Amino acid sequence: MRAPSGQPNVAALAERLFHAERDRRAIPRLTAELDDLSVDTAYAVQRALVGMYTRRGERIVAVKGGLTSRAKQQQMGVEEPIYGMITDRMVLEVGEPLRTAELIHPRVEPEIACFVAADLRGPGVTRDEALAAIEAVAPAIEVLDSRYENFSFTLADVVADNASSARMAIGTARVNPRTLDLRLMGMVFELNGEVMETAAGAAILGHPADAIAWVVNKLAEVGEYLPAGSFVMPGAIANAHAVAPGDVVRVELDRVGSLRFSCV
Ligand code: OOG
Ligand code: MG
Repeated sequence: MRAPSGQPNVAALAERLFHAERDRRAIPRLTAELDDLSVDTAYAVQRALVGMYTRRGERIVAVKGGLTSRAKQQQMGVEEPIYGMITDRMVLEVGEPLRTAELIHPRVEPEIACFVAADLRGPGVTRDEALAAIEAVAPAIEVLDSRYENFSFTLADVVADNASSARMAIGTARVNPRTLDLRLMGMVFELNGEVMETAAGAAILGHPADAIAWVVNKLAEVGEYLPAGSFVMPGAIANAHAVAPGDVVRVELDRVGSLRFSCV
């Protein structure tokens, strides 16, 4: 979909993704038609899409990094990190089940929610500066739902699709990251009581705080930042797994705590 100028029509592409989500129907990836869709234009589509969410009353509560671990990059065939926005609509209440019928082809993945105590603004934010701005970490599980057929996309496609963001759950534990070594933090991810994935914090760009710094420095390119009171997810620490009604998902972070929810 192009404007008369020949440039991609950002608003129309955002609407396509918005409707795919609303109608729970996967669409062909945007680059099937627009093979020259740039990553910058894709972020403009993402902003337009998130703008449609906020205009209907949603509030941005978090920024997430994505494809920050080798595991995820290899699983999705995209070798570069991305970011996306989480709104209040996407966050499950404590104990709330995941209603899979609301989604197209949901997948779950283990995450670390990091609560931001002081505005974190790039460019040039370092690992230590990112860490200093985080007041607490919590176990989290992200639910992805690509709006594209077969959960298949290029870098530009997934950026436009708000990094496949759909739902997320956050555990009640809150632990000061300065009492932990986030790089060595162990993680166990279970589906129906079976261990599906194990990893350590170093899986995410070498250190979760490096991934947060990446997100903040990338946001600075468009004049945005992580405000105090928000939270950030550095990206899945291991592969994502498809879920169906009846499944129970659980993540456990060493010295932090655990979180589980069931799928209906
Ligand atoms: C893209 C989103 C990736 C992560 O943590 O790596 C992501 C996808 O895999 O569909 O959220
Ligand atoms: Mg994720």
